[in-house]
Amino acid sequence: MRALILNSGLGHRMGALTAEHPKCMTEIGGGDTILSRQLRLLVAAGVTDVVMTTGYYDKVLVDYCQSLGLPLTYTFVNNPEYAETNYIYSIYCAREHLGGDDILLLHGDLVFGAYVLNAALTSKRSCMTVSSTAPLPEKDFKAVVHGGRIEKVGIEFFDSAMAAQPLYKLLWEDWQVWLESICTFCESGKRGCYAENAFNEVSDRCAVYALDVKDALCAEIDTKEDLEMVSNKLKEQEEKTVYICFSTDILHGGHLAVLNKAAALGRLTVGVLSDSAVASYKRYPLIPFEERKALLENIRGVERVVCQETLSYKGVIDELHPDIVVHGDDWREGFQKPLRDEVIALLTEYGGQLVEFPYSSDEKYREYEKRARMELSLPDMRRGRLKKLIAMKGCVNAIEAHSGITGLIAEKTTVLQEGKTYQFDAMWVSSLCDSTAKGKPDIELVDMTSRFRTIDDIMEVTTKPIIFDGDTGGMTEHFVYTVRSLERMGVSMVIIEDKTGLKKNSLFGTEVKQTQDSIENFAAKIRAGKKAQKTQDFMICARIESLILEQGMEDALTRAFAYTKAGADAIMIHSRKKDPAEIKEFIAKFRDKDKTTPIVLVPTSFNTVYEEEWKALGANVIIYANQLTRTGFPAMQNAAKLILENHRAKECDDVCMPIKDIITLIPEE
Ligand code: SPV
Ligand code: MG
Repeated sequence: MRALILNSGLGHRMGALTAEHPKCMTEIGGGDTILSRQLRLLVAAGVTDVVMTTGYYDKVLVDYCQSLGLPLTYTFVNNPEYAETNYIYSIYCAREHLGGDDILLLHGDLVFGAYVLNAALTSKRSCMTVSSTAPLPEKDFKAVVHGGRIEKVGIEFFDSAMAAQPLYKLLWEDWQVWLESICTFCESGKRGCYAENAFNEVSDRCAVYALDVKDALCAEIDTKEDLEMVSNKLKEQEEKTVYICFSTDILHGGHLAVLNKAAALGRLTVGVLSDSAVASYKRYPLIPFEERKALLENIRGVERVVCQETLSYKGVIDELHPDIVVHGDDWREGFQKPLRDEVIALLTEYGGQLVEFPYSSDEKYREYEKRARMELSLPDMRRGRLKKLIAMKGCVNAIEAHSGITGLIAEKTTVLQEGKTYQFDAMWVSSLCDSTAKGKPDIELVDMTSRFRTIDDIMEVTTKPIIFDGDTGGMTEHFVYTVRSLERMGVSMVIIEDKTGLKKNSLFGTEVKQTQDSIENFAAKIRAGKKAQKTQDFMICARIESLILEQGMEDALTRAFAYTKAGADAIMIHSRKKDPAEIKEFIAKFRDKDKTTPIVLVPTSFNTVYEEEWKALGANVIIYANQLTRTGFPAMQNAAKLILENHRAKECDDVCMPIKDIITLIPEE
């Protein structure tokens, strides 16, 4: 994209204001001239090449452009006959520099808002700015529009016409047609007319569409009255408040470009998503909120930075009432669409405006994000994240994973509800589900080497923290090695239960023979584990089986305090009753004496309580321990039956996930 700015004209209607320099150098307030403002906006919009035709005060203009120090590459082309010809001839003089690329064509005396420039630049088709709300001007350009397309442009048309301004974005295929016509005109001596006369001859082959900018600022300055009107409008515009929200923790050139564009629209407030909001929708932030805030506060054009607590903009919009909200156009589809709809509805209430810029899908930016995700999956980064998430959110949730694919489901499943995104914080590698997946009973039969293999499979394709079901932890002499291995792998927490001998799944309760370990033995195991661990991050959670084995509340509490005293980083209390009463009682009594040690729950049986209530009661980790296994295997059984019953696979197809969905679930590296 190249900009062509026409600056050869005399500007004699401006009187003394243009006595010593071209019209484009006229001051319009805020320290800007018409030209410096145009060029600044072009830079902000990412344009780097400018072809400028000159004439009157040629050298003054060239020196002025250089003095602005903007990151632009200029090609100046002088029209030696500027006094006798019109800009059609200036374009002709510059023709060698105008080939092979889309072009943004504008007159040097045009003042427009950043919004107008953005709309033109992002148009997928060739376009010319028009206004359906402005009155038809007596002497200036009007465009005859049919079916959205510009048929003719000139000062003489009044029927089916709209006020038009000479700001065009032209795709190369359209510009080529118009440029050829300009050349034909000039070579046959027609050099005193408008370039638009040449357009009118070929408009059937040159598909330029009307871009209706309505009341947005887009005006040529021909007289002192025009200048005053535009200067006032600019002042008004500069007072506009603009809001943009940033969720990112990796700031790159693409973000800076958007910030630049947003700042060009008015006084810019940047919202920074809180850590928990980022973690809920994207991934755990690599850089914490305070630092992300400080980073943005130090970027030019950013007036202030505020915290946006939720993905929904409602709180911020209600408080700030920004005139303009800016966002990338990527949220028109997908899970962010409801957020966009909400923003539009809120802005409509008070006449605010949404401005969307094209989302940068630059490969290198995607690469940065990929690298950040990769870092999160490394053992040192992953291990400590559970503790941080508990501290940040108060209460986290985890779902079981027993393979790479269930790990991916735990990692990627996202739900958007009322402007909030929900996803799981962590994964639970359950002994029940790991054993079941291998067709074995949950009796510590699947050995640690095999269990570690499962962890490896999950870790390879995910980034979320892992809580490992360590069963009884085995013999203390073995447990210390398990702790070190898990820690080295990047697991965040191991949960061991205070049972001994042949372990059976707790959900059998007293239906099978199960023996609880002595407090002394189990406390010694915890102490040994804590002593063996190398990092501060790794957590050992003591799981109390007293309620499962009907040993009573007192026994459960005595054990809980003994285990925390032995060094347990968290307590898990389990129950197989449907009624959550005994769990609630335990939490209340434990919290009476211990306000901080995290409490872990596995509400498989007592599943009626919502997470928010558990959090309010004082629980910190909620584990959905086996739901993927309990839904996955019956679905497979059903598919197998359907095939046997029908003697073919067609009937089974209705219950099958489309292959395409499987492919998108599993990313290719
Ligand atoms: C598991 O998921 O393996 C557990 C939880 O240990 S429970 O099955 O409820 O005992
Ligand atoms: Mg288990």
